[in-house]
Order: sequence, then structure tokens, then C-alpha cells
Amino acid sequence: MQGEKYYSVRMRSAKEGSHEQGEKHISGGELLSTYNDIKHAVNALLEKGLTHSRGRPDFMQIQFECINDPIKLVNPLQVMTNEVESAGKGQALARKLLEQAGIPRKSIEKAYDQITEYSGIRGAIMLDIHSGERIDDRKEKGVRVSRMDWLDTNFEKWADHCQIPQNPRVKEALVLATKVSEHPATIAELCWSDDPDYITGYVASKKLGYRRITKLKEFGDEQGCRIFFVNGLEDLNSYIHYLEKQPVFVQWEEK
Ligand code: WAQ
Ligand code: MG
Ligand code: MG
Ligand code: MG
Repeated sequence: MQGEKYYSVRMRSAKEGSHEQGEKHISGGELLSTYNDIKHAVNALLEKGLTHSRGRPDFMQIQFECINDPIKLVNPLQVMTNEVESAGKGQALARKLLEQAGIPRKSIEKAYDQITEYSGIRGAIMLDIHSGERIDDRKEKGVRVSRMDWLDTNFEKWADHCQIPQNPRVKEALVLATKVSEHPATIAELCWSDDPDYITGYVASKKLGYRRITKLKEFGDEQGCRIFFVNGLEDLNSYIHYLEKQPVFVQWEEK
């Protein structure tokens, strides 16, 4: 990995929505690739965007760019799975975990009041943990975390060791959560998919690890959620710069 040049490869796909809604986000993806693997990477993202449960896209963009900054290596967050019987119980657990992560209950309630307003965006939103107010200025786009990945061989070794199925969705979400939680301003993340066929979500934080919750919504629901709860942000731009631009490889080291 050291010394080799890497490229950030990104995809987003969308379809025309109703007049009031503007375009509908279908899917996005980001990974890191060597030059020789770019064809493979582009193909994987193409496949992801073409066959998606949110619908058939009528727009897609795939781009790659060379990365010049050194790539930071980060250990994956520890994973725990909580089985729940219903979305209601799952959401109650999510709120409890957010509180355990250090977010005031009032701000959690405020976040939940805003959730439907922000679903349908293609990135994440940032909320201040003290006020519960949204602090990024990315409107209906949100902030898209990028330039992160996990080499397959290391991921497979980790999955074997932790007895976690080698599911690309889990890998993708854990890579993102690990990168986001590594920044000291991040207190916690709350996420569930906007894909109608995937109902497991998570709360993640440096302190709690990656806490999967098997049901956070009903099947068929296309409302997703991705919120970063942040604290003590003196410089919002440098935080967003870290999320979008700092290259990160998740790398598991057996202890
Ligand atoms: N940066 C910022 N926000 C993102 C990114 C990104 N790279 N990727 C997705 N989002 C936001 C965006 O608003 C999506 O609509 C929303 O998150 C959901 O994305 O079993 O699959 O890719 O352990 O649909 C979590 C549980 C699955 C996995 C989450 O999210 C498990 C998932 P999706
Ligand atoms: Mg997506
Ligand atoms: Mg995704
Ligand atoms: Mg999705």
C-alpha cells in the first residue's frame, strides 16, 4: 500500500423527480483504487448505480482523480449487533445509544423532529450536539464523505475473525463510520439506509463503536437518515475538508 499511487473513484446516480422535489437520488459510491484497478472500480460503481432498489437512474456520473495526500490508516470500529423486534424498539434503542454517546436528550429530540425534512438528500447532515441545529450549509445535497476504502484481503480477514458476513453494504457503512468517528469533533453518527429493501441501521461513535440495530424502519420505506452529531467546531470548513478530502484506509491489525 505504501508508495503506491491511489485514485479516488466516485459515482452518483439520480432520476428526474416531480417538479416540487427536483431530482431523486438513487445511489452513490466512493472508493480508492490503484491505476491498474480503475476499470474494475468504475465497473463496480456502474453496477451499483444501474441495478438499484430505489429505481432506474436516468443520470449517472462516475469520475476518478489522483490522490496526492498521504493515506491515513485507521482501525475499524468494533461491531456489535442488537436484534430488535420492531422499528419502534429499534429507534428507542438508537436514541438511548445517542444519549450514551454524550448527546443531550433535548438535541436528540430536536434531531428526530427534523429527520423527515432531511430525508431524500444524497449526503449527510451535521447537527450541533448542544443546540440540535443543523450547522452545515449544504442544503438538499448534504456532505458526502469520500476518499475512503478497505482492502478486500484485510476486510475478509477481519470478517472471518469477527464472524461477520462479508457483506459489501456492511463494509461500506463501517468504512464511512470509522472515518467519520475518527475526527475528534464527531460525537456520534445515526444512520439507516434510504433503500426500501434494507432496514438495518446503526449508531456509531468512537466511544461506543459501531452498534448495528436490525430494524430502524419498515420494508418499502425510502426515507433514509445520516446525521453526524458534532461538538466544538471552531472550523466547520476544516471538518468538511477532512470528511470529503482526507484519504483513509481502514486497516485491521490483529491484537
Ligand atoms: N457520505 C455522506 N452521506 C452518505 C454517504 C457518504 N459517502 N453515503 C450515503 N450517505 C447518506 C445519503 O443521504 C444516503 O441517502 C443515506 O446516507 C443512506 O445511504 O448492516 O446502506 O448507502 O451494518 O443507503 C447501514 C447498516 C446501511 C449496514 C446504510 O446507507 C449494516 C446504507 P445508504
Ligand atoms: Mg448510496
Ligand atoms: Mg452507501
Ligand atoms: Mg441508499
